[in-house]
Amino acid sequence: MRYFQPEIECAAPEEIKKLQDQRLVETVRRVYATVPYYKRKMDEKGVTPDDIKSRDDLHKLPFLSKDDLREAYPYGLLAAPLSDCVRIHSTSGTTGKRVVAFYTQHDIDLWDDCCARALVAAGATEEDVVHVAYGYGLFTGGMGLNGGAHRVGCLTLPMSSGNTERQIQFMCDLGSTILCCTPSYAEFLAETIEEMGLRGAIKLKAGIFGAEAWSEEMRARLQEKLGIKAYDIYGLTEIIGPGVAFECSEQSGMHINEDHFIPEIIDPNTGEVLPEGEKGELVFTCITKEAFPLLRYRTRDICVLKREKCACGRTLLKMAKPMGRSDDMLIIRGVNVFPSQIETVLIGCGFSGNYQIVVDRVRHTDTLEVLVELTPEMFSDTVKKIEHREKELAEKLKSMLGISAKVTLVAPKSIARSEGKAVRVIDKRKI
Ligand code: DLL
Repeated sequence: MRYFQPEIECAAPEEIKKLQDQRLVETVRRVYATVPYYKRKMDEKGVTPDDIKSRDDLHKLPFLSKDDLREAYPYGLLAAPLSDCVRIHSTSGTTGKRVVAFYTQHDIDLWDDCCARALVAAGATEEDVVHVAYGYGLFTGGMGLNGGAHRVGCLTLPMSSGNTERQIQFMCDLGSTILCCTPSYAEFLAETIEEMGLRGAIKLKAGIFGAEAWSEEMRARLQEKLGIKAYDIYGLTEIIGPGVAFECSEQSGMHINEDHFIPEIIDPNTGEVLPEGEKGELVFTCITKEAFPLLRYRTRDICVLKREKCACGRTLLKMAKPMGRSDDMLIIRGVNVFPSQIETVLIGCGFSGNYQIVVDRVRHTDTLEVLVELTPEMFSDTVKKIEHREKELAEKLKSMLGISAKVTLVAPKSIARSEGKAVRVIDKRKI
């Protein structure tokens, strides 16, 4: 348990606040003095470093968004000399310029620490074999969990994503005990393990799944199919990667590493800071990073923060599972639709989590089609029964979303599986 750090993880909230106040003041001073982009933004808002005396003054600072990162690409927000930087990571953004985040060795070390805390919270010790099936490369998942596993002293399998049969072979031969990958890839691995008849040959005890939204129903399925306890982990490239927040044995929200990142929840429309416990957009301020310490970065993730006494002993603030992004929201025939709402209905009706949402525009009208895989048991139903299921699902979706959707039930395994983040939405509209 070398990386359980009770002096931070279980500190009194006032102690954490003191640390945050001091680190925030230092960071603001440093970036104002060294990064012209921040200086300009702060000057425009009429704030000086002297106005920031504690966490309570955070709201005075301007927000940063992905647009700022694009505008400042590639070096405009760099707060350390390039010669001190040792690595970059980058987002897989589909439109516009990529976002590039820089790390000094100090930043990598603190990131490893954050991921080590997540692994330890999931029960990792030096006895464990950690199977990292997140992608390695520009994506932060692989390198992040890899660094954390090294720090704990686990035997680390840098599998990266893909080559599913080889993954399972290694899992069996080397006795992997902790699996780290996206929840959708974990489902695919679980299905394949079952097909290969190897359920009895795997020794997994825990899974650390993140990088995309997943439901409690999916957690229950993964735990059952893989015989594990499944933990959530959250993070984003711009802030550091995985390990911004992590789940403990209580599985009831993720503890935020508040000694490094200060969270806020804001109203996404007005930017107003909301009281703890209200749902809104998550914003982070980095207070320990050297190279890329973003201030008040708008994540677009919608969630709730809760400060409660956790039975695990940790006092770090918790964030609920982010179940949607403000920019994931689809507007279909004027109605706001979140993919997570559709997933809830599907799983509630006994379908697997394999689905795809296809949005198109035909003769100036938006169309919504939901392709849903039948489970192998449902596949052997009569045509009449399948038609009945289709109709029932369409009705439930209509009552949840307020608009009608065409439901198409498809054969098991006919929707392409992803080895990284699942592709749930195909928007063919040319707007
Ligand atoms: O996905 C970092 C990561 C890697 C996290 C491995 C966890 C595990 P990005 O590719 O920059 O970084 O994507 C960040 O993914 O803003 C959320 O919308 C989403 N996301 C990440 N973790 C979760 C999670 C990585 N546990 C974006 N639940 C974030 C829901 C998540 N969404």
